[in-house]
Parts: sequence; C-alpha cells; structure tokens
Amino acid sequence: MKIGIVCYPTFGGSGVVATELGMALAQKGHHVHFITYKQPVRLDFISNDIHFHEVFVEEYPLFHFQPYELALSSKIVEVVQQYNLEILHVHYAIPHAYAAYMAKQMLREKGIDIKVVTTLHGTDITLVGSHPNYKSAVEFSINNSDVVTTVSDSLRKDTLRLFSIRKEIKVIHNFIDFEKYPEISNPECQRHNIANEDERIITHISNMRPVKRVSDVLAIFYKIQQKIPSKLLLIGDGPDREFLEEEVKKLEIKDKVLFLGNSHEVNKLLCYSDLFLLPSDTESFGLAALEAMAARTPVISTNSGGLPEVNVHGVTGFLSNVGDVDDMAKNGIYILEDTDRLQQFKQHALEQAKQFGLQNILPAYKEVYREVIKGCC
Ligand code: GMT
Repeated sequence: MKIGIVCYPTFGGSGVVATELGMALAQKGHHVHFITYKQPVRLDFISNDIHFHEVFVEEYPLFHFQPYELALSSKIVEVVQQYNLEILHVHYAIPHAYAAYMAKQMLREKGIDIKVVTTLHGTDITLVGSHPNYKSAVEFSINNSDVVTTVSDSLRKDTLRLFSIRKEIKVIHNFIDFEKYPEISNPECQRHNIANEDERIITHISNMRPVKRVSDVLAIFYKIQQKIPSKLLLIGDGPDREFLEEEVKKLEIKDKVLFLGNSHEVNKLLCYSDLFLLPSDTESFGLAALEAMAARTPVISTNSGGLPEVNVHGVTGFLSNVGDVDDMAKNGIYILEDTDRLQQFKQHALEQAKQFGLQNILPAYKEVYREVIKGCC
C-alpha cells in the first residue's frame, strides 16, 4: 500500500506512535510518506520505502499567524498526486484532520479519491480540541474522516461525550516494537554510572507540561527517598522544567535528581529503571508508561483516562487518584522495599507490555487500511 502519514515530528507521544507505525509498515514493504514540517525525531530507519516531505511556511509581513494548515494541505495534494498515495493517515486532529479534509476536497476536483484515516491521541480531544475555539472544526473533521480511531477506549468515550460524532470510532491501542527493547539485559546499561549499588532508580518521562503534574513526581520521590535510597531520572523537557529545577534545590535533593533532557533513545535510558512515575491529570493512554513496562519497569500512575487500560493495579504497578501523592509514594515504597517483590512486578510489567507488542497491533491498522481502500466506510 502507498500511505501518507501526517504527524507532529517532535517528542510528543502522537508523533512517536505515527513514526513507529510508518517504520513498521515500511519494513513490511509498504511505501510510506511522512508529511510534516521537520523530520520526525524517532525516524531512525532508512529505507527506499520511507520518504519525508517537508512542509514549508513562507514568512510574510502580513501574517501574524503562519498559515500552516494551508501549506500542509497543499503539500498533501502534491504528494498524493506525485506518488499515487491511496491512504492518508493523520495523527492528532488539530490541525491535521482539518488539513486532510481540505486536501481530500481539492483532490476530488482532480478526480482523485484519497481515503483519510484519523487517529485521535488525547489532548487533541480532551484539552485542546474541545475548547470552543476549535470544537466546530475538530468535530467537522472527525465526522468527515473516512475512518476514525482512538488510542484507548477511554479516549473513544471522551470523544463521544465531548463532540457530536456520527461515525463509528475504532479503538486501536498504542504499541511497542520489542526489537528495540531487548529482553536480555542491555550490555551498555551500566547502572553504577547513575546510582550506587544500594540505590533504586526511579524515572519519569514527559514533555513537562502542567497536565503531567511533574511537581507530584518530585513530591512522590521526596517521600520515597526518605525510606529507600534512590535516584530520580527526569527525561524530557518543557515549560515546567525551570520550576522543577528550583524545587529540587529547595527540597535539597539536587544530588539525587538528574535532568536528562529530551532523548531519542528512551529505550536505552529505561534499562536503568526500577520504578516509573506518571501522576498525570489525564492520559488518553500513557505511551511513556508502556515504554517503561517494556523495559521491565513497574508503574505508579493515576487512575485517570486510559491509564487503567495499560497499568494493572496491584500487578504491573498501582493506580491512585489524581494528586494523592501519599498513596503513590506508599505504593512505590511497597514495590521497591523488597527485591523479590520488585522482580515480580518487573516481570508482570513486561508480560503486560507484550500484549501491546507491534505484532498484535499492526494488523489492526492494516485491516483498517484494507477495508477503507475497498470502500467499506
Ligand atoms: O502527552 C502529551 O502531552 C503528548 C500527547 C501527544 O499527542 O503527543 O500525548 C497523547 O498521545 C499519546 C500517544 O497516543 C498518549 O500516550 C498520551 O497519553 C496522550 N497524552 C494525553 O492524553 C495527555
């Protein structure tokens, strides 16, 4: 199949899922064309079947806001025609589903019927998409996609609750490519570079936005390290980082917290990890938690959004109410204080992550593509 993928190329989960999906499809011999404003950060697989088309937005003094949707839809029209694409798979509704709708109409005038598959990822529905500034356009572009998928059942329900949706929504969970998470211990994983022999390693990965409640990460870690010698690795970057650096100084735990910034290789960094913290206000799925579990790391998370579909309470980690840092710290200590118990949670985390292995999820997307090309929807 010839597939165009439209996504954000940055460190967010939606771009990661889109890029991993494109690489997996290309490895199976499909022709994949990424259309976005920068090369996707996770695009590390070179092949004749992977193409990247950069969307440029010209500067012009009259433009207070750059018209990205216009440039994107024009680029989609150009690429679809030049490479005879059959499907356009857009990740994140804003503005991709809207730009895809416009491109579809322009192509229709040229006698081309491009099929649009829209995957909703979370904040495009729950935080941003349902805001009155965007709601009508998001609702319209969801209803006018040929197929709509969400990354969790929770997000499907949120979409139906927040918008008037006339289409069926199919749930296809996020996935992990286990080839990037070797089961046998990573020889490059030198724990002693990070922590002493008697210390546990706790990690958190996010874009450090308010929805992630990274100050709760610090509060939980602060309580845990009072009972269990440990280090905290903070991976990622974002608007709350400066505040966190200040907090770490105030709490006098500077020698126990490492800010590692954005990384292309979270799979390698996670090899050190004994516990993963994700106390978010909401997560449609929590790809970072799944990545941690694939690296044998139990997860302490909130019970909001799609997190209970990923993290199984008492088995792969624990779920707590949003903001209940005491409960999260207590659960973290329970897992970390006993080495046998920790090993059991690690094993269960890995087993649960395997349910979301690429080989289980990729066929669902391929089925959607085949059906939509046949003209089923
Ligand atoms: O978490 C973010 O802020 C990034 C965002 C994105 O779209 O890149 O993540 C969303 O999509 C991920 C991939 O499907 C999900 O795993 C995240 O849970 C979801 N984030 C939220 O719902 C807050």
